[in-house]
Amino acid sequence: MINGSADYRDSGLEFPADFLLGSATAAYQIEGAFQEDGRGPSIWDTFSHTAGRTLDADTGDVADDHYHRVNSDLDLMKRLGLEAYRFSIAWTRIQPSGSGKPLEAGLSFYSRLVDGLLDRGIKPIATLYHWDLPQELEDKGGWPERDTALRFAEYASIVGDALGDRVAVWTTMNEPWCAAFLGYGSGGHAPGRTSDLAALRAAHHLNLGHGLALQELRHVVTKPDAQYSITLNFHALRGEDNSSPEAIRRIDALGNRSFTGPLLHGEYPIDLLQDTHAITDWSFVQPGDLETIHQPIDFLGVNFYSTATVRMWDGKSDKLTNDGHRDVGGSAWPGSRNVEFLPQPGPLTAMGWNIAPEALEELLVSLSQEFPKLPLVITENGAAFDDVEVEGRVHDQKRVDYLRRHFTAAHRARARGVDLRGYLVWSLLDNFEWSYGYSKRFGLVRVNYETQERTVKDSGLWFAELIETRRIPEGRE
Ligand code: IFM
Repeated sequence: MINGSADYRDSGLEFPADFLLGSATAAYQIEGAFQEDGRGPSIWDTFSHTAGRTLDADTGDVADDHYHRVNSDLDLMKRLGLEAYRFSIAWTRIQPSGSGKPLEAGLSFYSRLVDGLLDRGIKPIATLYHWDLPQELEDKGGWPERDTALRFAEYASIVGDALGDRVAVWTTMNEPWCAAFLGYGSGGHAPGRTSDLAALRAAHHLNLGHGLALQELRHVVTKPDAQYSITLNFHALRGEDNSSPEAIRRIDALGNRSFTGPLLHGEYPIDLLQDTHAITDWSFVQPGDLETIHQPIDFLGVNFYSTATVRMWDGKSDKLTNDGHRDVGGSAWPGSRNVEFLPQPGPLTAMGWNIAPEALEELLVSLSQEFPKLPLVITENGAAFDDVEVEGRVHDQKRVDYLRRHFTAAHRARARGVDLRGYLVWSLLDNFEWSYGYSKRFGLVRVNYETQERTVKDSGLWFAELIETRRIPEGRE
């Protein structure tokens, strides 16, 4: 067993041939073509078109124009040697209003994408929901309403039926915490609502949607070795003083266990119900829901970026709210608004997120201790930096260092016995970073938003070398 000793080499470490290496994107962040081929409006179209919601009023109308450039983007993936590509499907390209007959053009776009991946030997990992709810469903109440989970299951069945002979991995939801608590609690994400109750109801109906969608997928998918999963973003928490254990417990309940509890243990944590009892009695959880949500999955998708340091607010000084997301007035922490988020020590990425690879190792080890039989895949990890392109090159040494240190952490976790099966870097391309618009660049590949030209950054070359050699390379000069 390898522990944290100083002689643990941090480069040249090898990953076995069956450890999946790839990259990820999401539909609204890259596709553009927002009104093409019958696509309906999603909550992110509405949100980004509303004044003041995104930096510089940026929208996903054009984004990386991936919808029109899918073939050359596929070639780019091949050039980097990706073994897997995780993409999301825009619900509104399939069902513009969120229910009813599917659009052939939408299904055909994703069918061509999947075929293009398979032709190039790249494993397709499809996410059904990466935050772009059809606006018409939001107008009927959105995720706080149970019916949205039923509509989501119908959509899952349509997509599973169309692509289920070829897609290798199905992920129901990406980061339901963000969809519920930023979308309906803090208001920093679409649809921009700020209601404690709506956020908690949304969390449950996203969990329910996952369970119902899984049932549908298992029914219609014909690829015999298809795998099923969900991706969560974990809050890796640190303490500061003797009030921190209570603050950590509260944020862990809302940020992590409100999903792992029902999904993997079949129940909501008692302390979560107690912390939120002044907001709701949780009677929207109906008999049978927890059985529906608690179904076997083949692996858990883990998204990791940074840590947060928390303590209870003393009620006297100004409250610190640096929880890693744009502060827009509402709270992402219903029932626990009296927790303070402290500024993180550097080094920081361009998002202001601290760089803490050791926390990734800790997280993976603790998840594998809590769920010993459940394989894990890092479905997102990466960093935004203020890249500069000079004469066709992007020397993004900071991103290379970030990735090298996080891959090392993943390697260490495996050496400590964690059943970690793969690692997908966020993101393949620079893209629309939600309320931050195009101001933050996460890509292995730079996108010039004027010309749509793609330039592989040094981090992309570094990652290509990792995939080819299966060893973590030194940084590049
Ligand atoms: O860009 C996002 C992605 O859509 C979801 N996970 C975090 C990324 C970086 O913020």
